[in-house]
Amino acid sequence: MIRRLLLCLTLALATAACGQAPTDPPAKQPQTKPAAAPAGVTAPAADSGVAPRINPSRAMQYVREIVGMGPRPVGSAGHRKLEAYLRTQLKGDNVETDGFTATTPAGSFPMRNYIARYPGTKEGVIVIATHYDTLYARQDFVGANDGASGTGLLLELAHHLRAGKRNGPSVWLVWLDGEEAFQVWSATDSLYGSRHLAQKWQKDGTTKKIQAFLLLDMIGDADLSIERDSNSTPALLKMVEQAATRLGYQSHFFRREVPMEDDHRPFARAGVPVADLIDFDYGYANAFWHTSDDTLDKLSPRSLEIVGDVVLESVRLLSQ
Ligand code: 1BN
Ligand code: ZN
Repeated sequence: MIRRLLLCLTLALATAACGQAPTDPPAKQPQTKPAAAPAGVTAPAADSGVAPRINPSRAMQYVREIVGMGPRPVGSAGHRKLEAYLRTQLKGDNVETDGFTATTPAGSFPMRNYIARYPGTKEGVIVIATHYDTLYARQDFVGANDGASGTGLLLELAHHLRAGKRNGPSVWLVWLDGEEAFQVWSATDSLYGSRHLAQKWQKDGTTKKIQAFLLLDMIGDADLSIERDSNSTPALLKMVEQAATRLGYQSHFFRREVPMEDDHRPFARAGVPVADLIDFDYGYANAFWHTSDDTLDKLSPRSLEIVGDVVLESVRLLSQ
């Protein structure tokens, strides 16, 4: 698997070095979800060599609507509202609801991961994941950055992935449940959704097909600075850095190295190449993290655009 990833990266880097980063602004798109193309009708989208771009205002609108649902801890009305919203936004797509019961220090809870699958022409899978729950037992926490930013950006990415069968591996978007601790973060009180899914995918052989697992968490901070996570796969971080550099966004990436505990860890332990794209410097000395200050006014559509475009460019590089 690592050999396949390295070969892919070598090819991708060689191609990337020959191209020019595009300078055109993203095209404005309607706020409504376009109708899904009928199966088997669209030809694979040719790779023009031009990096695809997301729609930052639409991405921000998703985040705004999610924050408007209020706190979204597991078991809450806000959490149920967001689940219904995800199902509505992904209607017509191939979505699996991965339900399970989690044992937590606060009791047993039903949880659900959502997996939307977009087929490609090649073997293998690229997973782009985020978590959609917010801190448990905090009614003053709306998680604009920690929860809503990744959830909204993945909904925006879905627009690009459903546009037609891509040349390259399949892309799966995953909204993970139960990332947050119920009491104090520990190996057993955290990452409920990702631990469940990594175990399931290891058992059924899916982990062997995953070329890359890209995790997006806290990516909406207006003052965007994505960490170099020392628990991520170095070759995958290198590829993300290459994508960011091609787009001229490298100043927002990898200035500081930190070991991150997050939803990528169970997949890394299962042998999957992973990259955690997280800005863990949210406000001065991360002061807004897990507080009532994690609100929409701290975010910027530009940050969603930077991360979204880097992810799409990374998918393009991984597809070559
Ligand atoms: C990220 C956002 N995390 C929780 N919300 C993961 C994490 C937990 C990061 C503990 C650092 C410490
Ligand atoms: Zn959190």
